Amino acid sequence: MLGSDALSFSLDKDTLSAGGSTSATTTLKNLADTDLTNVQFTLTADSDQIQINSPDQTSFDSLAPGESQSVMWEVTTSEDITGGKYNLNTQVTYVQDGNKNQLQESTSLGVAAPLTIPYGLDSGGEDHDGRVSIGDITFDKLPNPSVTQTGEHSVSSFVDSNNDIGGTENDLLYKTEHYGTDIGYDIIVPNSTYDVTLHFAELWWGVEGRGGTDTGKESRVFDIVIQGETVLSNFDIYAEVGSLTATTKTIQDVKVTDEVLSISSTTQVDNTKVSGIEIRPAGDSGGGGTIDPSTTIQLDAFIDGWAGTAPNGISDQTNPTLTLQEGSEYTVEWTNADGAPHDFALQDADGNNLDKTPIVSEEGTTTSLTFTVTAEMVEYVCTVHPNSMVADIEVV
Ligand SMILES: [Cu+2]
Repeated sequence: MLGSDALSFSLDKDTLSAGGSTSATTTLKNLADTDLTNVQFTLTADSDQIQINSPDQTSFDSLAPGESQSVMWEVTTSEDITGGKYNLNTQVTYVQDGNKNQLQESTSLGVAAPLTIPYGLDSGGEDHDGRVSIGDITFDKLPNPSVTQTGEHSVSSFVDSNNDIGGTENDLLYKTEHYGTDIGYDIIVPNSTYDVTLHFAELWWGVEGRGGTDTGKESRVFDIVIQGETVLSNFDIYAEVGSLTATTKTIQDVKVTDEVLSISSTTQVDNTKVSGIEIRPAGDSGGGGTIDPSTTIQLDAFIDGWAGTAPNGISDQTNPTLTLQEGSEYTVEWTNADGAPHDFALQDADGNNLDKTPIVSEEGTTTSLTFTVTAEMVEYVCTVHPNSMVADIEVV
């Protein structure tokens, strides 16, 4: 039986765009001292969006000792293929001394094409083995041929169990980062309008044993530019939430017309840093995704159910699920929309009120409740109409 060194496989190009093609070559050398017979070459891909043809013959009656045989393949991606990495697997079967054997080799083909939305990138995630999921997104890690880094990126890892990240249950997303001067990303996405959420945590300044506890504010300041527009100006993570604490910024209604979502930065002090990037369809940033704590949640109270008003992700939904960050403070403003008596209560799994507003019966009155999210919060309810005015709280 032949060893794996008898088979080689190569691609002319290891990255393609949608509708692109490359040639691939499989070569078998008979390193044994007897003939190989009934030699058959195949090449397959793990996606039917990749077409494979061979203009060559792919079966051979025999291959004598010391002889080589190559087969060339044409590999073409479909026009509507999704960006990412795909596997190509080449296989050769043959008969030697009456026994059927096979050899195989795989390689990955990168496809720089629009990514499937929603999409999340764990910046620096290439430095840890875990996978972070928030809502319906499992965060990707680089390399991805559809994500091009601009500027000088470095990866910082901070996987230290003694340092929990506050304001999140997704510590792992925040324990690594991309940092550098004027870093950015060009991300290939379908032309559309998106909500882009950027995740940050200060891992250096103000941290004992790192940048030091006598440093913090104004130690790291940067601007973020998306599609050429400055969306965060003189952003100072430490000044906003301190160190080792997660914070997010959602930029709504980002338009992409040339299939490239471009994020860049201007560093004012030290380095720019990014922990993660979430890209969702516009209006979805509070629905499938976590609502930014700086966003006031607005609901209209009707006997039939709670009607979401803001943020966009819950607007026009009845009894919308609220996805909230544990440990963060949120404000809900609810308006009595029909003149029936209503209140707004946060309840645990046993139906106990964790916090609530008074009952208000006057139509048009707006009542607000500010609260800190805890893991026990599982639903919000009007205690007067608990069967129709009830919805889930998802704590992340
Ligand atoms: Cu009610």
